Amino acid sequence: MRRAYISLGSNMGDKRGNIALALEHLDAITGIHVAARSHDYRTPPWGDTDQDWFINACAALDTSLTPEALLVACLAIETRMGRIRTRKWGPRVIDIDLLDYDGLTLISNDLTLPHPHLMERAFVLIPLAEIASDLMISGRSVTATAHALADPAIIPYD
Ligand code: PH2
Ligand code: MG
Ligand code: MG
Repeated sequence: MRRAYISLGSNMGDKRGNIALALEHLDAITGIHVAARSHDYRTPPWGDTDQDWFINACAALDTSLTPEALLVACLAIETRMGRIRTRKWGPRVIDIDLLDYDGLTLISNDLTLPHPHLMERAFVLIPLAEIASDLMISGRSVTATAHALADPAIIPYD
């Protein structure tokens, strides 16, 4: 089994329901077990700010799938949940991003690991630090970087 970390985001429809459903779909796949999940966080839109606020969360997966197969599984769930890709960074029913796969460094056409922007985004780091406080990404602490990017506009739900 390998340990992978993912982030999830939704800013259309039943946002919290979409995150929960995506995690159910992932856990139902043979070779993927959702070992832990963060709280849901309400987050302001980042990058493309002309869109609704998001719910973001992170999860730890135990998996026997390869990184490529795990990515395919995540994309298939996005499609199954009705994701339609419009503009870059635009609104989405569900986004599932692979953040880290057992500390592996990988650059291919389809997948870069660890996620290249992970350490810049508070909406990823704050939920990730909750479930992976000791995780290091490229020699940097997720917890310390999450604290440095702390944002009062990012609010956890119970
Ligand atoms: N995802 C993006 C762009 N901007 N902003 C927030 N708050 N949360 C996201 O998940 C998000 C975003 C592209 O993946
Ligand atoms: Mg994505
Ligand atoms: Mg994303």
